[in-house]
Amino acid sequence: MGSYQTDTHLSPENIQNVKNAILHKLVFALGVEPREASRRNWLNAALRVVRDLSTESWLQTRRNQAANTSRRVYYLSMEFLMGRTFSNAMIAEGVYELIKAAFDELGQNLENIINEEGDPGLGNGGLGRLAACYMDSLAAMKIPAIGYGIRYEYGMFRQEIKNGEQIELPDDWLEQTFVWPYVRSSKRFPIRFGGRTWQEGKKTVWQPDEEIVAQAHDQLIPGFETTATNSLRLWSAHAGEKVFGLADFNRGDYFAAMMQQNTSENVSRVLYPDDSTYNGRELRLRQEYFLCSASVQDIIRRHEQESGSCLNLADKVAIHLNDTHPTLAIPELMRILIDEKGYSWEQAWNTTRKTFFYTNHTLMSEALETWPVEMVARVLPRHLQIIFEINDWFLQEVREKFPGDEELIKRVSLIDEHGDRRIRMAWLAVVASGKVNGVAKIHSDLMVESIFADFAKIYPDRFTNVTNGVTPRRWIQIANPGLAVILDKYIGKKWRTELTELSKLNEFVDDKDLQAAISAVKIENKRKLAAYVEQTQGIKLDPEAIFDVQIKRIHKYKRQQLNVLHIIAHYNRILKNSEADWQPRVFIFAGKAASAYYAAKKVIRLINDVAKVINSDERIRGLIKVVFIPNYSVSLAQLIIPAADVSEQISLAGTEASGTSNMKFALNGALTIGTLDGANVEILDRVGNDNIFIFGNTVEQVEALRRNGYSPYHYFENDAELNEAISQILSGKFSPEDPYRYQDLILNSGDYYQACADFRSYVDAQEKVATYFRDKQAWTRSAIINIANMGYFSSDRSVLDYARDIWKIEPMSEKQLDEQPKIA
Ligand code: GPV
Repeated sequence: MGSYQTDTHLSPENIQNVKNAILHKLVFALGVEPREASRRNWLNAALRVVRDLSTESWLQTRRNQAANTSRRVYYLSMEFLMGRTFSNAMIAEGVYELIKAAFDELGQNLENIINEEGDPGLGNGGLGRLAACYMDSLAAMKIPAIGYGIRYEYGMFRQEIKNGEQIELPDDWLEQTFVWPYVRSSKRFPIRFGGRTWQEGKKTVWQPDEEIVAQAHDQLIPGFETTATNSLRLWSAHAGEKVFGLADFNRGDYFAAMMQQNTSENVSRVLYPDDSTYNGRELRLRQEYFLCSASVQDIIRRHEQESGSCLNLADKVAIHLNDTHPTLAIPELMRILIDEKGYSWEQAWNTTRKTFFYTNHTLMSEALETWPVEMVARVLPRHLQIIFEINDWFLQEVREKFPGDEELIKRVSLIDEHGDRRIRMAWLAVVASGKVNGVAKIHSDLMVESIFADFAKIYPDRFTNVTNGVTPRRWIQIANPGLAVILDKYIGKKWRTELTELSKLNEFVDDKDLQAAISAVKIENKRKLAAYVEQTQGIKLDPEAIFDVQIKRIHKYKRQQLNVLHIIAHYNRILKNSEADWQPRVFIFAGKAASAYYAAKKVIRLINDVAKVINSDERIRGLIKVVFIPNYSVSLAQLIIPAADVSEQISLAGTEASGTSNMKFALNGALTIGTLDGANVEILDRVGNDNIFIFGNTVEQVEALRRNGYSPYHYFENDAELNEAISQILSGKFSPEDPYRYQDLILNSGDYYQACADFRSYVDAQEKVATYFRDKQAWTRSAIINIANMGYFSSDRSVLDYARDIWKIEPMSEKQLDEQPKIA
C-alpha cells in the first residue's frame, strides 16, 4: 500500500509495483488464479488496488474533519445515479496511466476492463445524476460532506424493446459482486413504524408496533487530485432482532417469522421508477422515512461523538433536502431532540430551522408530494403530531404578520383540507428551511411567482437560485478523452477543477488547427457510437450525417412527440422532392418511461414504429435514420453525448426546471436546439444567439395560450405539414397492422404541452440546423464557442455557491487535510 506513486512517475519500477498490487488482490482478495482470471476478475482486483489508495485518504479526511470540527453538509437524496466508479477513481487518484501500463504488461486492455463494470441505477434521471455530480464536486472542492441515500436491492429497471414496446426487467445489480463499497456492520440503527402515542405529563410517548434495522454501506468519494475523500452512505433494510424474538418464533413458527423478515426488508427492495411525478404509495412513504430516520440518527450520533453533546448541532450540521422526498427528516429531528434529548419544543424548533435547506426541482403540480393525513397517522403517528404542531406555530406567525387574511391561511397551511386531508410536503420543507433554492435562474424566478408566491411574501429572504452544474471530470475527461487532449494542448490542464479556464478557447475560435482537431474528435466519437449501434441493433449510421440526439426520461412535458412530428414532416418533404440535395440526418433517442405512464410508453412505441417505416423506405436513400437506443444509463450517456452534433432541449417553456444534459452536450461541442426553458436560457446568455437554435413560445406566451383556451386543432387546421404528419400517425401509416394504435395521442389528448403551437417554429429551426451544418467551418466554430463558454456550468461552481450562500461552510485547505497522519 502506498508503495507506488502517481502518473507523474511512470517508471518501469512503478509499473511493476502496480502490476504486483493487482496480482496480489487477484490472488489474495478474490482467490483467483491469474491464468484463469476473467475481465471481471481483473476489474475487481484493480478496483481494490485503487480503493486502497482512496481508503488512506478517506480515513485521513475523516480524522481531519473531526479534528477541525468543521461544519459539514449532509446531502439527503432518495436517488444517486453514480455511474461506474473505476475510471473516476483512477483519475481522482492520478493513477490512470499507471494502471493502463500495468494492464498492458498483463496483456489486458484497460478500456475493455472499464466496460466490464456494472452501472448501478439507483436513480431515475436528472435529480439522481445531479446528486452524483455534486458528490464528485464536493470532494474535489474539499467541502466536508456526506451523502445519504438508499441501497436499493433493485435499481431502475432494465429496459428492453420488444416489437417497439418498452419491456421492464429487474435490475439485479447486486448480482455482480461490487467491490467498491465497505459494509459498516457496526453502523446500524433501528427504524420504527406504526403503533400509538400517549401523554405522560408533558412528555409524549410513542409505542411503535414495528421495528426494522438500517445498515450502512459506505462508498468512498475521492476528490480529484486532493486528499479530500468524502462518503456516500447508503442504507439497506433488515429484519431487526425484535422480529425474530417475537411471538411467531416462540410458537415455533419459523416460516411465519421468516416471512415477516421479508416484509421488513421490502423497504429497500426497489427504486420507484417515477421521475418528476408523485406516487402516493405507502411503501414509498416508508422508504422516505427509512432514509430520513437512519440518516438523522447517524448525524446526531456523529455530532455527539465529536462535540460531546447535542447542543450546538445547528452550528456544525447543515442538512440538505434534495427535493421534498427526504422532508420527513424535519419532524424526525424534532422528535429525537424533544422525545429523546429532552429539548423544549422551542429549542428543538430553533435548531431545526437553522439546520435544514431545501432544493426544489419542479413546479409541475403532478410532482408535488402530498401525503394523506390518514396514512401518516397509521405509519408515523408521532411525526404527524409534530407536523400539526409546526403548522400551529407557523399559522400563528402568519396571522400575526397578515391579520385577517383567512384565504392566505388556507393556502399556506401545511394541511390541505380539500377532500381527504393531506400534508403538503413542499410547504413543510419551506417553513422549516433556512434557504430554499431553485435549480436555474428562470426556474427560481418562476418558483417565487407561482407555487411559493405566498411564502415569498411571508419569508422574502428565504428564496434563492443555484443554477445546476455537471462534473467536468466525468463529462469531459472520462467521456471524451479526445477533447481532453485538445483542451490540455490549447489552454493547459487546469480546466479539470477550474472550468472557467475554458474561456481561453475564445481566442482560438478561428484557429484552423483547433477547428480541424475538434471536428476530427467529433467524427471519431460518432464512429464509436455508430459501431455500438450497429453491433447492438444492426443499424448502420453514417458518421458524416448530423447526429441529432434527444436522451432523457420520456415525458409529455419534454415533448419527444414534437421531435417525432418534425421527423415525419422531414420525411414527407424528402418524399416530395427526393432528388434534392438533402443533408443526411440521424435522429437518436434514448430514455425510460415510468412503468405505469401510459402516454410515455406509447411515445416509445411511436418512435420505434416511425423508425421502422422510415429506416426501411428505400426511396429516401438512407437520408434519415431513426434510432431508439434501449436501456439508457449514465454509461450510455457517456458514449452518446460526445458523439452528438445537435442537442434536443425542447420542453414546453416553464416546465423543465433546469435540465443538465443540455450542459453536458454543449460542453462536448453539440449545438442546442431548444426552447427558452430551464438552463437553456443561461446557455443562450453565454454562447449568444448565433451559436444556438432557440425556438418556440416563451413562458408568457404559453400562459397566455392557456388562459385563452388553447386548442391544438387551430394549428392542425392551419399548418399543412403538421396536418399531414398527425393525420399519418392517426391513420396508421406507421402502424398498419394496428391503425388505431395512436388514436389517443397528441390531438385527442388535448396537447396540454402545446406541441402543436411550437411545431412551425421548431421545423423552421431544424431547417436552419441542416443548412448551417453544411458550412462545416462555421458549425465547428460555433461548437468551439459553446465549449469555451460552458465554464459556468461546472458542478464545482454550483457546490461552492451552496457552500458560500446557503450552508455557510468553508472548504478545507490542503494544509488542514494534511494535519493528521495518513494512518493513525
Ligand atoms: I421533482 N427532476 C428529476 O429528475 N426528478 C424529479 O423527481 C424531479 C425533478 C429533474 C428536473 O426535471 C430537471 O429539470 C433538473 O435538471 C433535475 O431535476 C436536477 O435539478
